[in-house]
Amino acid sequence: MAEFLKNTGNLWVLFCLFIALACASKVEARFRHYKWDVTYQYKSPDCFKKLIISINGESPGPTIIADQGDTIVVELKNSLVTENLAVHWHGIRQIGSPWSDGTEAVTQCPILPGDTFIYKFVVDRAGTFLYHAHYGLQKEAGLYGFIIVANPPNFTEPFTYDYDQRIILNDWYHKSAYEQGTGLSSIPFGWVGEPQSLLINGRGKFNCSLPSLKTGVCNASNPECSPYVLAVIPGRTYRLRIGSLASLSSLSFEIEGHNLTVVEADGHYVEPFVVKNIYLYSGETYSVLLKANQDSSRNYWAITNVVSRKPSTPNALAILNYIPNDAQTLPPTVPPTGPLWNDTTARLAQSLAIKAHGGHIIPIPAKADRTIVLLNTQNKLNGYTKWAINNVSLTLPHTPYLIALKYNLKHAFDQTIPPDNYDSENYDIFNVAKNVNTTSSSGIYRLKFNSTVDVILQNANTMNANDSETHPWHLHGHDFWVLGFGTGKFNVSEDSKKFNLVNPITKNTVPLHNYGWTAVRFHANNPGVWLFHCHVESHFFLGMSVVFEEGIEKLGELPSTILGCGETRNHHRP
Ligand SMILES: *[C@@H]1O[C@H](CO)[C@@H](O)[C@H](O)[C@H]1NC(C)=O
Ligand SMILES: *[C@@H]1O[C@H](CO)[C@@H](O)[C@H](O)[C@H]1NC(C)=O
Ligand SMILES: *[C@@H]1O[C@H](CO)[C@@H](O)[C@H](O)[C@H]1NC(C)=O
Ligand SMILES: *[C@@H]1O[C@H](CO)[C@@H](O)[C@H](O)[C@H]1NC(C)=O
Ligand SMILES: *[C@@H]1O[C@H](CO)[C@@H](O)[C@H](O)[C@H]1NC(C)=O
Ligand SMILES: *[C@@H]1O[C@H](CO)[C@@H](O)[C@H](O)[C@H]1NC(C)=O
Ligand SMILES: *[C@@H]1O[C@H](CO)[C@@H](O)[C@H](O)[C@H]1NC(C)=O
Ligand SMILES: *[C@@H]1O[C@H](CO)[C@@H](O)[C@H](O)[C@H]1NC(C)=O
Ligand SMILES: *[C@@H]1O[C@H](CO)[C@@H](O)[C@H](O)[C@H]1NC(C)=O
Ligand SMILES: *[C@@H]1O[C@H](CO)[C@@H](O)[C@H](O)[C@H]1NC(C)=O
Ligand SMILES: [Cu+2]
Repeated sequence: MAEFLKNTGNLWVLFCLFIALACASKVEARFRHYKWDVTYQYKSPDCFKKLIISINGESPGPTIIADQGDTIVVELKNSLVTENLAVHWHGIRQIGSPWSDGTEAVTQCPILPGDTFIYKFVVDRAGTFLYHAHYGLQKEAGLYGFIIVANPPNFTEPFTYDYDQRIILNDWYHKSAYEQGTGLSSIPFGWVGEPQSLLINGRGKFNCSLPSLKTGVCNASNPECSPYVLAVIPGRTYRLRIGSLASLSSLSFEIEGHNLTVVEADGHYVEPFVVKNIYLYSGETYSVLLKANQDSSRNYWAITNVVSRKPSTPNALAILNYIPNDAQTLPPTVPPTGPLWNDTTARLAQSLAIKAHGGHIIPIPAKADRTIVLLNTQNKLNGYTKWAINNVSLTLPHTPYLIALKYNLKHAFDQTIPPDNYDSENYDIFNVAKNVNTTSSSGIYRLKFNSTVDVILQNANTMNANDSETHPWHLHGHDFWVLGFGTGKFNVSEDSKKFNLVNPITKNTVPLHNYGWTAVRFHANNPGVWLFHCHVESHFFLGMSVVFEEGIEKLGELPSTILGCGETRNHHRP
């Protein structure tokens, strides 16, 4: 044996060298397997103990870390004994795998208790993305996390840093998703109200001294709710990947005494600009650069606060800890309070400041083949409170659209196509509508495959006088170019002249500011059925969504694992 090895040794060396060269010259796309068990747990993220939904016992869930081009395989076991489940991979376009988008009623049947569903998709672009539950109001129950996709090794990013850190923001309710869902779908209407806490990396601080609290339910010294500590080495630069998965709140994030340089938005490079605070709307991600260049003899506060709605939720605090100071030592200062909640001008200005990085502009089609204007309104329907788009409040069908369209099940959803516009001449966006009643439908928009589509989101007054809310709109299956933002009613002839066709940022989530408009453009080139919806959990639940279909005929056989409900309840393809 030894003799054999000796004689063939040179050959082995050559062979190994050959393998090494082959590997070095070609970066192999890899499969990354995850086994997730989704369970209920008692946790105290803001010191208040409640039932939450966890992945392998954790909330926020584990971060998926991959390289561009990798295939992610998540074997998801639904161990919630009394609840369905679906998980959406937010910002991943699911090219060639529309059935893995994780949107219950759109791309799959719910995953039943005890069942295991396998999500399999390619992360085709580097960047900062998210995942979260997408069934009922489940997103707010604690199932959420990051997906971080790295560039190929030979790729140079347009900025440099020493360390990569993650900050996920959320708002937090003490009521269960069921109680909230029941309130929202009742007469009289039971609004979810303002969240009890904000969380930074799953940690917040509810006031455990409130006399109304039962004993044993809230413990301010529970280590689960000790503030998150971001430890930094003096002089180094940190890339903070920040994402928001708030259910309701628009947020601002800042670090006391430090500016932040914005460099990435929803996985696309931004022409860098410096801010004191960054606004995040639910579903958005940003990378900012933080230079640890201040007086290093002390710690600093990091805070997040509610904007756009009059806050009654305390700010969440975290600690920026300069090494080697003690990590637990609270900063000697009063925490900053964050920007004024009602400074709409500052928020609009920051939205307008986000442009594609000069070296990373994705060329935009010069014009659209179709323009869809979507009026956002709060409404009533038979006494129930709803949100509607062009006077249609979306009701999700029992048979998922993807299945119904592929197998031509015409009874599975309303075949009426919703309108491309609203009566903009006569609709007063600044006042409560004269008739607040809406219609409801499960009808969808059919887009010509490979066409270019503009969507103008138009905000309006709610059912309360002098009130218009911020709506973060998220598109599944695509990134869109952000053409512009404005105040008041969109004027086709005037405002389309102001579209940024030079260096628009591409994103998957964008805010619609109060009493304003937001214009986006996308290329309908990803065969599938895709939600476009307000990322406020309760607004989506109340119908604030549309559905786009494109190129369904290009899809092959659907995986049988997405069947099992509605007209496919026997798990057979029709
Ligand atoms: C990086 O490597 C990949 C695969 O070898 C190649 O396709 C790509 O063109 C390279 N990119 C750059 C910027 O060199
Ligand atoms: C917590 O509640 C107690 C009792 O109402 C009150 O005295 C205290 O000021 C509150 N603490 C904070 C930080 O709001
Ligand atoms: C609160 O939590 C701390 C830390 O875990 C523990 O030592 C203490 O006993 C708890 N207090 C109560 C009332 O449960
Ligand atoms: C942050 O930026 C502002 C405005 O550009 C500037 O005035 C301030 O000095 C900067 N602060 C730090 C700590 O760099
Ligand atoms: C913003 O709200 C504060 C109170 O929260 C109020 O004092 C102020 O007048 C408001 N500013 C504007 C511009 O409405
Ligand atoms: C709106 O709906 C309510 C309840 O369904 C009805 O009573 C009312 O007449 C409707 N209003 C208008 C203007 O149609
Ligand atoms: C919306 O639909 C309802 C019910 O058909 C109708 O009463 C109302 O006038 C419509 N509103 C608008 C703005 O078209
Ligand atoms: C899709 O559209 C692009 C331009 O928008 C065009 O270059 C391409 O040829 C089209 N592909 C198909 C299959 O029509
Ligand atoms: C709404 O704002 C207008 C001025 O813009 C004011 O005249 C009116 O009183 C306000 N109404 C309410 C209910 O606050
Ligand atoms: C749009 O702006 C033009 C030019 O200011 C004006 O003439 C037109 O009436 C406006 N259209 C609407 C619908 O407001
Ligand atoms: Cu909304």
